[in-house]
Amino acid sequence: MEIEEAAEKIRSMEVRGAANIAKFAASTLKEFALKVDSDFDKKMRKAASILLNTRPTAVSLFNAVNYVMNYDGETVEEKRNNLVKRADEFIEWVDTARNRIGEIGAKRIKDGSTILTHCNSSAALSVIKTAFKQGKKIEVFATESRPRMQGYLTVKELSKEGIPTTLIVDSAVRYFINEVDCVVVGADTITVNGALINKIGTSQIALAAKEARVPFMVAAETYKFSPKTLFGELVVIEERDPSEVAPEDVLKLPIKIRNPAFDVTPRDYIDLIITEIGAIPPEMAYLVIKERLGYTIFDTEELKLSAKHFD
Ligand code: RUB
Repeated sequence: MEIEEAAEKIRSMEVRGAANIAKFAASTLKEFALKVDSDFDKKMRKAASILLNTRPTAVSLFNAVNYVMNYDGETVEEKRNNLVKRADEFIEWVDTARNRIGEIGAKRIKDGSTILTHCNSSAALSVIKTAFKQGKKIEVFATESRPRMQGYLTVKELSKEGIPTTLIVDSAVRYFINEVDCVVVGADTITVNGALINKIGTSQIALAAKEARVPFMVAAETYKFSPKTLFGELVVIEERDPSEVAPEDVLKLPIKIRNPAFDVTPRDYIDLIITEIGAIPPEMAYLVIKERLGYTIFDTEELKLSAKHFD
């Protein structure tokens, strides 16, 4: 696949969800590297920058590209081999982390409980499916997740597993929250101060959950933590086309239509982040970025370098 074609698949959301996007970017870079014969570094950097400029919010894309592009070697062959090895490592990280999150998270799901989830998160669904496979009698409320209706994907996935599922509109969350025992959602990005960036509407759910004293848990692989926020960068929230929100006749009106795809849930609303290295409080985000992703506050130069690397 050409790089532009791959980028378009991410932009158009044919490939979507933070984990899928990251895995797809790693395998696209690998596939591209296998075809490059000359000017290896230059062509790889160009490809990396095209992929990075597709969707701005999920840091998993940045972490995937950064991981794969950290290859070394003297000759083109050495560089290619090292890049391919790193891409394979990243892809394996995605798969093993998701399973591990399922095992760790399932321990927090009590038998007989009702779980609310939002959007379509492979990590959150791994927790729910694992709990169900362990024989726990659970039920799920899934929001439709306007405007792109990722909730339809979720209910299809859950009913395929035989998990009792109820689809609700996004605005019905508070109406049902007292029937819910815990909320489990995924993450596009976790900032250094433990805030969660996830599908638009997540923060309203967190607010309703806090008021009703319903535990709010996030399932997030460590590559969803953002080293960029350690260096002071704010997470860019993607705003998508108004045509996703309203029909033709409404689009023609002299009004504004805003369509942010994600929102920010402050860490005070989060009880637990389930990662592949353990169930942690949001306050531990800095440690994850330092220990797991290898960035410290002294690495500013390195990060600048890697940012420049893809310009
Ligand atoms: C998807 C979304 C998901 C996270 C986590 O948004 O917000 O909750 O990406 O998903 P979009 P996962 O559909 O706009 O990409 O756990 O699969 O990485």
